[in-house]
Amino acid sequence: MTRACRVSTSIVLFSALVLTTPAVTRAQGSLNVYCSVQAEWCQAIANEFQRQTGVRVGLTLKGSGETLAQVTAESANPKGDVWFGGTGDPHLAAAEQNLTVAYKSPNLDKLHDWALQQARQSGFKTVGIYAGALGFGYNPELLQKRKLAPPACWKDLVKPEYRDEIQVANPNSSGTAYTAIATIVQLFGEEDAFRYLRQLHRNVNQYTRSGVGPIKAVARGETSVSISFMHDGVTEAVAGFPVKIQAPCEGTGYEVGSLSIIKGARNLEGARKFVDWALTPQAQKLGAEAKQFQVPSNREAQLPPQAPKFAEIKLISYDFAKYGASAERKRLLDRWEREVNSQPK
Ligand code: S7P
Repeated sequence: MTRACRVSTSIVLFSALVLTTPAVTRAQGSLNVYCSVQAEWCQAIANEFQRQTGVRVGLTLKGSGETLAQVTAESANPKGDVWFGGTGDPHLAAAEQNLTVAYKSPNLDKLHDWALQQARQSGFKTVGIYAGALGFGYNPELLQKRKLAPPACWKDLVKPEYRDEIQVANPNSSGTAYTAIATIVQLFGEEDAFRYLRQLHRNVNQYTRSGVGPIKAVARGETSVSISFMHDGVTEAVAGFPVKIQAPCEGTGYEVGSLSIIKGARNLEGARKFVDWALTPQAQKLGAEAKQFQVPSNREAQLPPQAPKFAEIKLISYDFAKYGASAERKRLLDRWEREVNSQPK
């Protein structure tokens, strides 16, 4: 299902929920949630929060970069109340630009340190709700047909035999792809990283709008390899598609998927209630129930057994303060546009 399709599906579901919700619960008001995880999880949180509180939830589904652009564009007349999920960097950029507001949930002390660190770093304008490591997804059947070995390292992806075999998202719209660029810069140093990205460009058959697009293309056999969050590869494998995941041998970056209250929220009280609820183990288990396998931020939430194990992945010490800063984000995106995306293959 395309994202546009999912949005219209969710609008239909939203209308159905509104129409079937009894008048007494309808009195609790409504909440507009901008949601940057996969549609199944967005719908699950909307349904459950509405069921428990009577607050009607309207969903807008968009990736992280696109949501940041929307919140920025609407800043004079905000339409969203909360922004649920998506990579942490754009949430930090939103906090720095005063597009989101501080809130100290009473549930903060239940969180892993990496999630709290995200809150402290932003002056409590955002908070971590999950974490996920970046890696590769590949289709072993397709690779075998093409007589290609599965990639094990970042350096493998620029080999000539992978010409047109790789998909990654466009970092302007996708937080996943921005995490990939920031990771490669931190691993190799900026000059070598851009040399690498130019080489990779020759092997990329498409820069998709959304971060999960490439792994879904791997699952459908449309591309052999993707740069993706590893948990998104697990989702496809669990659904029965021929997908395997790989943590890059040189090391890799990760995201702290985040949650923020939008400045000017029309339902500030409902937004705070939503944040408190989203940080509980009960709310966080909805992710795994929707077949999403990130690491939940509440220490008491169960780690889905299928989730990629952080202890087994060589993680870099991702500099969220630096790569979440608006100026750095813009500078890297402009450089990528100029030196990579606009170049012929
Ligand atoms: O829900 C899966 C996931 O990978 O999608 C989020 C992502 O930022 C949204 O997609 P974009 O790359 O298009 O922004 C991740 O936060 C999340 O883990």
